[in-house]
Amino acid sequence: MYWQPKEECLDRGALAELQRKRLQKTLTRVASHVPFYRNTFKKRNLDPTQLRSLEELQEYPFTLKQDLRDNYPYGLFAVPLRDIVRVHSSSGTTGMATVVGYSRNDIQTWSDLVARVLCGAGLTREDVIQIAFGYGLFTGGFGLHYGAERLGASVIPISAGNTRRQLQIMRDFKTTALVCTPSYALKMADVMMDIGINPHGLSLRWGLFGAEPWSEEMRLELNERLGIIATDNYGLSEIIGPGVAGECQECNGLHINEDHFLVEVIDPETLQPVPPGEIGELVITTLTKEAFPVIRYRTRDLTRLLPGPCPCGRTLMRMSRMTGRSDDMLIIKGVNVFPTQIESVLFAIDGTQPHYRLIVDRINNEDRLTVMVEAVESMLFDAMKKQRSLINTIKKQLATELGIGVEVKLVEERTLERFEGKGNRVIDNRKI
Ligand code: DLL
Repeated sequence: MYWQPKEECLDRGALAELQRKRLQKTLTRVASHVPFYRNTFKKRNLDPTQLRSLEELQEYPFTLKQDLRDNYPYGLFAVPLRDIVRVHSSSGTTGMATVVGYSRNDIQTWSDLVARVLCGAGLTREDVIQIAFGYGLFTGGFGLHYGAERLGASVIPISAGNTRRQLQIMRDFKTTALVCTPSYALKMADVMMDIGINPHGLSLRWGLFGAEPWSEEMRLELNERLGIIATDNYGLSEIIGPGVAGECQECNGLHINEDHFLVEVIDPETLQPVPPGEIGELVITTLTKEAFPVIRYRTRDLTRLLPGPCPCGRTLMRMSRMTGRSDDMLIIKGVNVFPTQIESVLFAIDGTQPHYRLIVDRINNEDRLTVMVEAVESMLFDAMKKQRSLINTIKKQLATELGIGVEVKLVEERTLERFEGKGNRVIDNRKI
């Protein structure tokens, strides 16, 4: 089952030629429309009109998340604002947010790419798809929604949260496919048990999970407990959102939509390509995006390419599930969190010391972040009321900055371990 059979099963020689043409067009467009790219290309004497092969892309500079932040909000858009029909943003408030824009054609492309992912996982227009990703600036809800509508399925745009209601709707509306983060799906399985819903008595058959790392063990558990076939799908807002890659029913790696995204896998230290099939950092260049093309974006996600044909018949290259990140970003309840965000909030609050530890747990299949922070000595001698008020201030400010609730614990001065070299302030106890 293919959504766009011609593209998904294209001969690899023809695919390479298509990629080269699209790459040249994209590089030429950004050189003339986006000052950031024009300047960086000029500095290196790069003339995209002369690009002859895909390999020449390696001479072009990488784009970093910081470049997106430096050009906040619209500096990297390649079309005027009047041609933008949608704006999304990755998590984080002003200082950390990255903003991405879509033209009308981009939304069409996005919908088709997500429809490919859904179709590859086994879904058809007969399915009833419950989308339990957040709808909003996050690309998960709207991205999957448009793809599912494009497929012609019946969409239940329930968004994230309110688990009991999710389950009631799942049962009453006869949901056949659940779309959310794998950890939320596990939580749903727990709540089903608590309230006595037998998952095997529901219409549920498929689970399409993504937006955070998960393991093969977790897949097996989800399959068994929910009576579904769970597949993995990957994407990131900077590139398009979901729809970059997804697993077919072989459940053996994610097919990359290579006719729209050119991928490289590099060593994050040397920045050179790793030998084929080895783990490295995924770097993506968009080939068809109009509003927000990105050249050699360092995703920081670690994976490896899985060369060789897939029994499903797609010729699109597969990559392994993500095995980690080359930076310190955490994904908590599906939200991207950088320790530096927490640090800057703590540093701005009187009564705390600049020493903290972040502890991440998964309790009843729900992520919990606890921030331990040293309080100044006088604060600990103060009345409980003052301590409570400090904790509340920290909690409130962190919730505003991160968009998720956290636990806060005050500890005595000089009780947290000090580091001599690189500090590791994060203790991630989750087993995923
Ligand atoms: O998470 C887009 C998305 C939504 C993908 C829904 C799939 C489903 P961001 O919020 O920008 O976008 O976060 C992107 O999440 O760089 C990875 O680190 C991580 N990530 C996304 N999908 C997966 C996955 C969306 N399947 C960041 N496995 C990425 C592991 C994933 N990590």
